[in-house]
Amino acid sequence: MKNITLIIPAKDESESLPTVLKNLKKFKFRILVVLHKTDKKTIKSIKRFKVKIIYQNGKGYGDALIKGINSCKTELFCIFNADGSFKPLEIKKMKKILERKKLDFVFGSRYQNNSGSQDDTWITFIGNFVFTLIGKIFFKLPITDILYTFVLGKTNKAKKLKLNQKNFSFCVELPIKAVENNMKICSPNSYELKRIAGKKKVNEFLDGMKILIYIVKLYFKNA
Ligand SMILES: Nc1nc2c(ncn2[C@@H]2O[C@H](COP(=O)(O)OP(=O)(O)O)[C@@H](O)[C@H]2O)c(=O)[nH]1
Ligand SMILES: [Mg+2]
Repeated sequence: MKNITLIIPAKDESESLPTVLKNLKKFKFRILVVLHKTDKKTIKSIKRFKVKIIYQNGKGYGDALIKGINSCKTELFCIFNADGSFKPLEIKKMKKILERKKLDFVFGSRYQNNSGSQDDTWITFIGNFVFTLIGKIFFKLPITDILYTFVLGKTNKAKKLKLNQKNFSFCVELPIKAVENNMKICSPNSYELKRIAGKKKVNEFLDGMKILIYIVKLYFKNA
């Protein structure tokens, strides 16, 4: 697992991130935590862990991930949440699929056989279903869960995509631009756990609207 860097975006995660990092210890991944300089509480909470902390310049989930990808030096990267909802063991399975099928990215999916979520609400379930369908119809995406963003992929390929979405539109930008650039992707099963503590950062309606506007722009090649 030495060729994988986990990119962990964190915002106000002092209650969850220490447990996440503790659970990751035995896997020996390289870890980059990306957060805002002003998030003193989260920074303090992970002082005892040997992880690299990088500060995002701007604001937003996508801004943190772009910074993380640009700072990543290993062949592979994995976007891994700070809230305890992703299972570290699944990364191994994702890596096997990526290598066996010679893919560029794999996008974990909560909506297939042997998968599921403890963290989904009806609103996020329906929103995700609609966006995944739009992805399939308008961009021919071969994935079944577009917003989850539990992604393992090749770092050099991600850098080539010149990703620029600073907010949660990043979730759709990555798979859409990957497919538009003829990169190979698929979605293996995943099971999402409940967040350990703290609050969800996504605002279903506001962020959903931003994602929708971005998808329309992308479709008409304005983004
Ligand atoms: N650095 C950074 N991390 C963020 C930001 N927004 C969300 N995150 C992190 O991104 C991950 C996913 O956010 P979360 O609220 O759990 O969304 P959900 O998984 O859709 O429920 C968590 O680790 C958050 O702490 C942000 O603006 N900056
Ligand atoms: Mg979450």
